Amino acid sequence: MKSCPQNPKAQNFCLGTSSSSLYESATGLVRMRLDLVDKECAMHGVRSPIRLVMHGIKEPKSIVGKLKRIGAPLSIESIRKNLNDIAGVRITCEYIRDANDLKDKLLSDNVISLVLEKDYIKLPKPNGYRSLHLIVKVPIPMQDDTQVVKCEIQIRTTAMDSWAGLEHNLRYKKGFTYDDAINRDLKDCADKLYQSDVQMQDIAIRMELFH
Ligand code: 0O2
Repeated sequence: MKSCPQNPKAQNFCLGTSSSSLYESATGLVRMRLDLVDKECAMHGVRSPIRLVMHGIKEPKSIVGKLKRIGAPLSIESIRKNLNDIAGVRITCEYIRDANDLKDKLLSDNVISLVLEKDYIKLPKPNGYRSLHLIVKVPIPMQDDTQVVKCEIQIRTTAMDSWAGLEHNLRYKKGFTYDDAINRDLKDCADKLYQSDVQMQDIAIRMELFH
């Protein structure tokens, strides 16, 4: 999740000022909503499900790669039509059950609406990737009308996020492809971290952290 860099190869697929402002507004609005969740929790004296928030606009190389992967044309029009995750917000939380709790809180005022949910925590990817993905619609009030922009929200624990960050960097390491043994070991690491998440959550339940 990074802003469009000054890369000549990427220029054709930079989104143009008005599109990228819209996507930036969408991530801004989601962040504002998250801020409110935090404040509401503080007001009620309860623990917030939010630990850290990151946001960004998908990198041009990632946009091109994804369009090619799904066989869609490389154009601005096609980006708008085919990609749901140009605007992205990633939230880390402390415990596994915080992910769904946060989802409910985010959607509770019906401003941000759910388009699609992929629960890779309940059903991890074969490589061990775990995260709750929500594609949401965010209304952006403009001078004359309201534009609706899609945004991808990824919610996961700190442990899941740490695995995903390392795995992402390894995957893009130049001149190396995963073999079966590496795939197995990566999944093993993800599963061990998940066991630890479950155990930590169990401790928190015994200590009556959740009400
Ligand atoms: P990048 O570089 O992060 O932008 P859809 O988005 O629904 O059309 P897709 O792409 O299959 O279809 O969605 P999916 O599987 O929900 O994944 C979307 C994003 O989740 C990815 O974006 C990654 O950020 C993250 N992700 C998914 N699987 C993995 C994984 O195995 N490892 C890691 N580290 N991250 C993963 P991009 O566009 O693939 O990449």
